[in-house]
Amino acid sequence: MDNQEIAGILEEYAELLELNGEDVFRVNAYRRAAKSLRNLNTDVVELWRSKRLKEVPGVGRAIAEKIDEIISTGRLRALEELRARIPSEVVELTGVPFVGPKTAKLLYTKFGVSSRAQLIEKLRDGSLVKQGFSPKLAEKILGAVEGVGEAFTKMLLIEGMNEASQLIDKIRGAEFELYVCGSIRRGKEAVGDVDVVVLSKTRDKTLLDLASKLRGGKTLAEGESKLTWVSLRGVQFDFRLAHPEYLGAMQLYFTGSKEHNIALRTHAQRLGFKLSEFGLFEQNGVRVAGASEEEVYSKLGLQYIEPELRENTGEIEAASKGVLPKLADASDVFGDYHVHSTWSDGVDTLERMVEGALRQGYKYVVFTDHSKSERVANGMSEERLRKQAEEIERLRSKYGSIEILHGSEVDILSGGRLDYDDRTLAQLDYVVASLHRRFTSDTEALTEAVIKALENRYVDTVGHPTNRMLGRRPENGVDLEKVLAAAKKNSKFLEVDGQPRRMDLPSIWVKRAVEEGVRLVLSSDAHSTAELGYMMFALINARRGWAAAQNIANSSHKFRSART
Ligand code: DGT
Ligand code: CA
Ligand code: CA
Ligand code: ZN
Repeated sequence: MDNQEIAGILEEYAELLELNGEDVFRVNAYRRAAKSLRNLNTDVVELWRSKRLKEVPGVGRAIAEKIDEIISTGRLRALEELRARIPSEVVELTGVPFVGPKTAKLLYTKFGVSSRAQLIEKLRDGSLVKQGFSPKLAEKILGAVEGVGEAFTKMLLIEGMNEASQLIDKIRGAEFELYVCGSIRRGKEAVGDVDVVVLSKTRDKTLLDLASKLRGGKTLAEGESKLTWVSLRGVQFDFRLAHPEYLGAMQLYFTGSKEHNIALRTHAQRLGFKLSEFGLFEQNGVRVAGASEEEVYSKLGLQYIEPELRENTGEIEAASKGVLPKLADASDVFGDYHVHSTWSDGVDTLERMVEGALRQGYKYVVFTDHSKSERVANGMSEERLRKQAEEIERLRSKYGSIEILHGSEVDILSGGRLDYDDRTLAQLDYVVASLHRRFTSDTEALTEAVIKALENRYVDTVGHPTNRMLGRRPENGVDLEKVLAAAKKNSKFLEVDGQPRRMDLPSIWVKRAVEEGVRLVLSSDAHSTAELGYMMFALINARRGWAAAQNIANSSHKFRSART
């Protein structure tokens, strides 16, 4: 049991308490405790052993007892009782805008709606309204979810990854080796389910044996080589059995995308082969490849194609010509360019964040706390910015092995004005200009504001350029083709923000930036030491946009702003 896992259990408990009509103070107490566990730098189990649980901020007697039960028994009985009472379908529906616990229950019991996707379908075709659902509410819901993307009906990538690794940790063993495939392996920002290829190490074991190991949840379809199972939280898992001689072919098939598979099979046919999940075969039925993906691509005369590229957007042609880029990977990232601290809305101090950056193995870290107009995020006045500079100076003398840079995430205000004047900006090492609020609904004016910000000599990049919140808020409508051109003309970076709900720039725009030779800058946008790991999602998005090490500013061993 680690901090994140225990926090996850408390969060689920809070959610179900809320659905059960529990007092908001009690619900929020669990949420607060979970949040502080997520951001804690010490191991909860250690604290528990030495009976110091109550030292965790937000953990009082009642919550300490719950944590004690979780650690000592591995479960929380009160949570299990709630789960039995509240169907996972209702939980899913309550995340929808304007749908509270009551409406969710009604939708499920009276209208027979069991998923978000179904809700949208039945709202669009008018069938819910025909059954008596409020037309006003229907319109409001549809309006709110317009353009928020697939994450609304699917999961965020990080949620899929967490579900996958929790399950796999439980069932991996002597008999099975498990490989996560599907859209999770391709790194899509929103994923529908968890696809897993299962290698039977002992050969005689099948997915029926695996099914018997799965606790809770329910099995939807079961066979020796295919299994579909839904976890208690309503996440679907698809399993496919493989044996060593066709493990690679099965991974290839189950990783997809469907479009990549179809194009690859056509390519194989043209060469006189037949490709399936069981291998690459000659016309006479002899298998010529299948044990590994590398082997299959190689027999097809192709370079190895990384999962992130498998979207049928030109990767097969590039691989046949041998011109695929060598994608950037974690070893190419030497620093983080966008990090918050307690000086604005972060939860960890500058010093803790520096230590976190050292643990990431970075050579530099850039602090970019919010500027003064971001009042809700505790944005900084010029005076506080100067004080922060002094604190950073002190840290520089204490930590010699990492470059500590003083930057700012400066709001772009109406007309493209910036939240600090040029004299203040000139004092900083690095400036991310971000559009947090849409001060106008005129997207042309917004685009112009972003371009004007990029033209400022002290600005290095525009932060999270579309300002999307996956599944919650659509892109801001800024014309990225024009922004790209402005970045190119002014030799500025474009940011790829790694917050899992952002992953912004979107990967199709990363690809355009790479084509145009506009440099990217990857960032975690971390608000705690734990979130420094979000760099991973920036990297995945950059890879999905075909970015190589030379396309990202982070591959420099020393900090370099767009100005240098
Ligand atoms: P998702 O789950 O909606 O986020 O997206 P995927 O790509 O994970 O799709 P999923 O789970 O339906 O199927 C997993 C993989 O199985 C998919 O990426 C490719 C393969 N696959 C599924 N259906 C087909 C098909 O009709 N033809 C071929 N060639 N492959 C398929
Ligand atoms: Ca999938
Ligand atoms: Ca699937
Ligand atoms: Zn930020």
